[in-house]
Amino acid sequence: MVTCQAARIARAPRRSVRPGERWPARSPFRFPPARRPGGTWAADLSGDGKPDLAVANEGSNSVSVLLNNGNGTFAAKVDYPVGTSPFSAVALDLSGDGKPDLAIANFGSAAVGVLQSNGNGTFAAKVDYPVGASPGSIVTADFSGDGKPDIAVANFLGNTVSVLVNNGNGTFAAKVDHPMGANPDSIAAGDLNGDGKPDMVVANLNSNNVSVFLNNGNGTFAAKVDYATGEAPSSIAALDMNGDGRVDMAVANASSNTVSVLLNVCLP
Ligand SMILES: [Ca+2]
Ligand SMILES: [Ca+2]
Ligand SMILES: [Ca+2]
Ligand SMILES: [Ca+2]
Repeated sequence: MVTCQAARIARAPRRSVRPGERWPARSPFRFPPARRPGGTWAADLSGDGKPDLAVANEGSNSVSVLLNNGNGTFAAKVDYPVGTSPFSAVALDLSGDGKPDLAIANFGSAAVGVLQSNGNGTFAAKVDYPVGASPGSIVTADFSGDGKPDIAVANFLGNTVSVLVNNGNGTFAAKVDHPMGANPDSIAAGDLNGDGKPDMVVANLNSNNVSVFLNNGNGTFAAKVDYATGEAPSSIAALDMNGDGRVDMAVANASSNTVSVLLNVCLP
């Protein structure tokens, strides 16, 4: 098996406490912001070649679809009911018909809602798939290797990641949970060990680290490996930042106001 390591190479200096200055009191438990990027997704939902919008409405338990008129203006929104407090929306073809479907992480109802495209920018009613407690961040990738996108969500209060494997038609098998650090707040996918299979990286807000999950190649994952970050890592991206062909990680740290960059030194 290929083993991987990561080296943290860049980080802004921590703010130091000056004489006579009080260190700001910090809550022992941090919640994610009420409104967050990731709740809006742009994709061609209607099939006319123009990008449309899907917006998760955290306050009204719906997703709004705004179809592009073709000139950058949008038709009136059409709302579709979803679960409670939808935080994140993803649009891509889950069913294999070439039309983007919607997957929504419902923070308040511990479910991922999937709305299959009717092919014309309208959507069928949601089908809910239970996941762990308080899914906030969602990512899609073909973890199982069958060519169909699967779903993973970071469960903020469940301290787990739930993986939903696509049955091949846009319906999903029951969740498989993986233990995480404290309050996983952001998840991303990328092939970290270069075997062609997407792996997962997760930012654990209240344990000040990120977890790397290597894909066994069939949608099951090896035990997580943790790497320290700054304080309160709340957003993570997986991409090759130094151009060596290996996927690296960048993490935004909400409390230390820093970004941690972890370069991939996976062998070989
Ligand atoms: Ca579809
Ligand atoms: Ca798959
Ligand atoms: Ca991999
Ligand atoms: Ca790299």
